[in-house]
Amino acid sequence: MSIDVATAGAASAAGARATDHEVVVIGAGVAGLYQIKRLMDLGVDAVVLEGDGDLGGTWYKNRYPGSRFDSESYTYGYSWSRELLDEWHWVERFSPQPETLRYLNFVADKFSLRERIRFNCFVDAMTFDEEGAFWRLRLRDGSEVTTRFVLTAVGVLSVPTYPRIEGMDSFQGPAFHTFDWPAEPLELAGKRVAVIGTGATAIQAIPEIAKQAAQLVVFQRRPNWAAPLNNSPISDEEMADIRRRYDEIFDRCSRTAAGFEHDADRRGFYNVSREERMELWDRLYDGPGFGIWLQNFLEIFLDEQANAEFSEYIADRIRRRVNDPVLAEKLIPKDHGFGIQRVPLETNYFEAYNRDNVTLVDLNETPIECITPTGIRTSDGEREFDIIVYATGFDAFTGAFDRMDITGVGGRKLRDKWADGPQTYLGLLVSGFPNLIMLAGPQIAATNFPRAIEPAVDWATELLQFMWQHGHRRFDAQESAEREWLVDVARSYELVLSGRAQSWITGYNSNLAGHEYGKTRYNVYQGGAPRYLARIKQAADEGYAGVAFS
Ligand code: NA7
Repeated sequence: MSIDVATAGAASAAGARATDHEVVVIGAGVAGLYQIKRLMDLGVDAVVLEGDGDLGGTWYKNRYPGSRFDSESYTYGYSWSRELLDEWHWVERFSPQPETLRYLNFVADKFSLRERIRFNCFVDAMTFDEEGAFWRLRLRDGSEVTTRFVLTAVGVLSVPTYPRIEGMDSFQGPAFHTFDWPAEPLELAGKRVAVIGTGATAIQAIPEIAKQAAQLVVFQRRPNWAAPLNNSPISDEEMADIRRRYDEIFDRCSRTAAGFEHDADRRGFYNVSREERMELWDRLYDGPGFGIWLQNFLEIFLDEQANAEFSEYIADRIRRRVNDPVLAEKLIPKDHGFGIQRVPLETNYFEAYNRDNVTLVDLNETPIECITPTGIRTSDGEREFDIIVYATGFDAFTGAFDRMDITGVGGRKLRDKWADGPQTYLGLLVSGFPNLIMLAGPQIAATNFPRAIEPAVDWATELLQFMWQHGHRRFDAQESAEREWLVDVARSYELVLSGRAQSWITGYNSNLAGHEYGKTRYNVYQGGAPRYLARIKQAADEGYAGVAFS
């Protein structure tokens, strides 16, 4: 279907000034690329504003060694073009960052998406013009763009956070967050490298840095549970088989809680013998990807005793892999169980600590005192480094919104509204911020990311079509609907052990004021992808229940 936006837009905008565009999409990552494709197909006057110099979002930025999917590649890729599915060959089961970036460029070229993307256009501020019912965007270069609708595709982990350590600015060598790993080749051979942080990112990067650097010192505050990725190449035959099964694969992803092929073992933890549990765990530990987490007994997510028994199983696996028993104990989390935080998947992470050139510094025993021009000083003395890598996480979900100055109805700032955590309607709309749809915003389902993004893009596109077809100028989520959704999201945290995780899922970030552990921010809907998808479909089917139009 092609929409005559000149007519539709004019009808909807009766009495209002014409805007530069009908739709502005912010961000040219996985969500933004699909969104612009859908709008181009409809013949809508739409443009993507991308703050970076090229497309790819997460996969443009995260260039650190070892950066790759923890989703099976063929479950992460776009599902909406048969031709694309037939043409693209995923080379590895868990695609490395360079290949993923090639994929996104391939998609952009194949569908001529670049024509509609303006690069180096960071949106600093946006204000809703109530009289005209449109958004006025101010870009970093001072220019202004007006648009009827704004669709944000700004990423969920796209604002890196650095620790606050005295002397950070004084360090004379390269020092950067993993998110800002330099695009130009960085020589690690012969270098003394420090990595601060041991989250999923560090766990991917450490084994790769260890292979290249002369010395690697890892500064760990809290260890993370991690399990083998078990990556492998995808042969031509296997890829042909995957292509044949794509419908089945995506259908399965839409029916599992986390949007993967993996689904929980429902025999019941306590209904099977310990031997049967061990048999499952041995199999999953040697299997690919999140199987170890998501194909496990459901009770692992819900029941502390079951979780503790399984955590001890993983602890034993770690002990078997680390030569020094004292070091092994330091790498085993003692303050939370396996899978309570999103599980980092690794390739030879634990073995990296068996190398002569790798040292672990336990920050609980010897905290960092300061960063000096030549290294890092802990309570145990100073170590010299050539490079410091901060693998210290992100201002998750809301950070990318907070750094834009977003002003809605009545002059209200989004960052004020969200000061204690996000409030949304279905993770898609925000009451008081009309004509704005979040494609990858807070409170969408916690899932294999594209499996929630694609339905969000489809939902957004259909809402816009509804606007045009009905000649509406403005939509806004109702406050009551938003409050009800927040109750649902909060309830989803109560049901699972991860609802109390000390991680970005609950908004914890030790480097950000207001993000202390215990001040839960309901960043994602944890009730499972199928329930989420049914809920957003139901709202649309009911003529956008919870949304006011004018
Ligand atoms: P994470 O998972 O938030 O991990 C950040 C790590 O950095 C974690 O180990 C933190 O320790 C550590 N950290 C943060 N600040 C400090 C300071 N000030 N001092 C020492 N250590 C610190 O981010 P990632 O990038 O690893 O992973 C994010 C997601 O990316 C991941 O889940 C995947 O979905 C992909 P802490 O636990 O706070 O003690």
